[in-house]
Amino acid sequence: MRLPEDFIMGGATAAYQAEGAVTADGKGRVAWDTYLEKQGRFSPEPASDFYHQFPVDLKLCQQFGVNGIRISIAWSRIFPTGTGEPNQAGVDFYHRLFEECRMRQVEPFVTLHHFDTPEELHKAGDFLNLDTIDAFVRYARFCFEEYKDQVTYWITFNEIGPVNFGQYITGTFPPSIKYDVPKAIQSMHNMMTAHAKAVLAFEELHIPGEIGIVQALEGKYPDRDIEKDKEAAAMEDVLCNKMLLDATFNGDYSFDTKRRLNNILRAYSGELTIHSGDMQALKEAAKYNCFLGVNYYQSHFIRAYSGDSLICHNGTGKKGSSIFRLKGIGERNFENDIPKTDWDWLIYPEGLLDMLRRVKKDYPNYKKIYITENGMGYKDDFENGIIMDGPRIDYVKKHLEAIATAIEEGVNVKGYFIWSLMDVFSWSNGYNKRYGLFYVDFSTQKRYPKESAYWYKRVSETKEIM
Ligand code: BGP
Repeated sequence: MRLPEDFIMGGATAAYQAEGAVTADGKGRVAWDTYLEKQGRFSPEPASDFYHQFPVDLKLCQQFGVNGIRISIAWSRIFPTGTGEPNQAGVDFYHRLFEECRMRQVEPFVTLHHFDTPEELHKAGDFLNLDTIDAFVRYARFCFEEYKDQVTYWITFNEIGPVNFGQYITGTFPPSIKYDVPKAIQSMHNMMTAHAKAVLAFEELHIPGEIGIVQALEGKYPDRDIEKDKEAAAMEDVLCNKMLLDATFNGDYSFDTKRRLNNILRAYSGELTIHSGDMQALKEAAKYNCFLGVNYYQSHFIRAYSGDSLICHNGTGKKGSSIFRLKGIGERNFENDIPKTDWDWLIYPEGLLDMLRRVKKDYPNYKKIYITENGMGYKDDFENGIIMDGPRIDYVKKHLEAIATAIEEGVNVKGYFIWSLMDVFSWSNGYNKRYGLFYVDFSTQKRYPKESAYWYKRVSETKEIM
């Protein structure tokens, strides 16, 4: 199977997981700094030291056929407290980084928010506080103007679903609140509104280039062929996928989405507040999305469930330790015969194909798609610098095949960014869950190409999925 000649073969990173240097050059704090300090399990310092190593990483990109890179700007490097005056040293860092991308002919896809709201805004309620929406739009406007000559592809948010699940449902992200589904729904809506307002600012400023959003899409399938499981799967789908896709492409929530959201909210005696102007901004912005970024890792098989919520997060790679039961919604079945990673993520490339078909069918105004993250967390063995990561190659190959099939069927997919370019730390799992094409020895910061890097290079050069 082949990929189109102009298909981008990229690598993805995120500021907080890669840069390190969390106090360098006037960077402000983010909630994660405090959270990880308290947790004491692992530190965001030095991560992959991308703040200093980016010339090395971009050289590797060029050598290994990686011609696109997802980078996120750390909001708190630009505005240390989220608002106020810009911090010139932080601003200059990204100018240097984008210049290096240009020199190495690696196209940057730049995300404005990848899970790292500045701590002051986070403490004041993060995106549950409407002031954060305004602050985000001011920050976005600043970046558009400042970097418009160096950046073509802009992404407002990374994964509005998972960030709010982590913050308010699974409790694995600060502020570690568990099972508060209404808070998650409210914050998702507010972040979608912030996205819409940033898109409208991009239009108003006539920024050359393209703007889009990255959503994490996960297939939600009924575990058994019975009505109760079908409804449970549909409910989880609304919460994780449909609500966000409706808001992105229709600028509105469909009748079905509203009905199921209301059912979920009722189970928690909660409600969603829609502020004046929200729906107008969503509606207006829906026509200006230039692309959708799809992050796809896994799908779930859902059973009906009527008890209280209980979630056990497998954050150590102890296979079989995950539990996910959500009151008023359903329960994920982890005991089927679908292959899984050590962190219990179901390896199900069919789910990606189904999702791509669905976007084309249900949201025909989608324009184009980039797969902005996909990859396999794996405990790589470092054998004297030789890292044989066959299972990762197999994982990526199967997902690229699903993408090639979707393209054959007429879905407009223009590129793929493996998560991750080099090893970075994982938010709720630490440093032993590696994803990179390049192994990072975190004590020396030396990079070692894994077997997958050599394979990726061949695919990128030939466009043949071998
Ligand atoms: C996505 C995030 C990434 C990355 C990835 C892998 O949700 O956008 O930042 O972390 O998932 O997830 P994890 O690190 O939990 O294995």
